[in-house]
Amino acid sequence: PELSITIAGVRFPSCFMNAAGARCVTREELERLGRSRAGAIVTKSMTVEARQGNPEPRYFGFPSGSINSMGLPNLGYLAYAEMIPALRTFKKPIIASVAGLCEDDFLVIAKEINASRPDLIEVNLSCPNIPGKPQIGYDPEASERLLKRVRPLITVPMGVKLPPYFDPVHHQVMAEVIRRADVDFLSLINSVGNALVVDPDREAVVIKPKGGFGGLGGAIIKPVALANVRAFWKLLEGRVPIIGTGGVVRGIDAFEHMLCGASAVQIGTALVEEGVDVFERLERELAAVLAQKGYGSVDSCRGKLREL
Ligand code: RRO
Repeated sequence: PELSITIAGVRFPSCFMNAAGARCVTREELERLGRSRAGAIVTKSMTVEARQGNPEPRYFGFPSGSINSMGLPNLGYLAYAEMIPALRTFKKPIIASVAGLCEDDFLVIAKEINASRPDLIEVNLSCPNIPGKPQIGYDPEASERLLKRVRPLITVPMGVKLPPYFDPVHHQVMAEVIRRADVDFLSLINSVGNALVVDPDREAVVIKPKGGFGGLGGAIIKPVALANVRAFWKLLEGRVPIIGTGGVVRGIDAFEHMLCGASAVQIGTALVEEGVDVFERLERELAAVLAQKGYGSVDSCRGKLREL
């Protein structure tokens, strides 16, 4: 079966790519993604200045998922802007993930990184781990204001990474914001913010920042991710391509995302736990699922979820 897909006119040789944040901070990591079977190279969310991030331990993997409070460790946008020309040699799309500690930072970074011509830009409205900063994505007015200012600065396809929402009214309000903002694709979802994992043996938290609170990822969040993919797919009538993120550990998980409406999927926790060989395994497993079900391509199963 055909596992390549197209989003906003950009062809991806595989529908599997890394999630922003997962093994994509340094040049070495980005080049490793380039050499791997990943269908794209997604950068760590970048800020104006380079950041060390929060104190360690700041990521913890457990059997059903992960929790992190990385605190946006990254090389700063100038380093990524300089790296993009070399990353092009891998002949797969480059997605620059843009963050910011305030609204104006997003504008500076978007303008400059756009000039270095990544294939797409993903605007991260959903970093849950900066102490004292709310997620922009949980404030629809702030989201709309930011997207209205950033949109004209971006000439490549612009996507938005959103946090999970847990109420249909929030899906409706944010879908309207996305519709009005001329967004080319959505990445859904960021980690389930401000969860707490407890180690009962040590009677302790498992990560150091924020008293142990952090964003949940991995298998445990798949139903939340699927709900968000499905809700935005329906509200936007399939007109805005969606990259599904959350709980893709096996090929069948990617198939579920695609039934809900995803065009492609991103891999966070499973990539951190398994390394870049995860991409080859996922391709093999999804190909087997599609073949067994008689689908010739990822395109042919998109959005086909049956309701009862
Ligand atoms: O760096 C992080 O702590 C982080 C970010 Br920017 C994000 O968007 N999502 C996440 O789970 N961690």
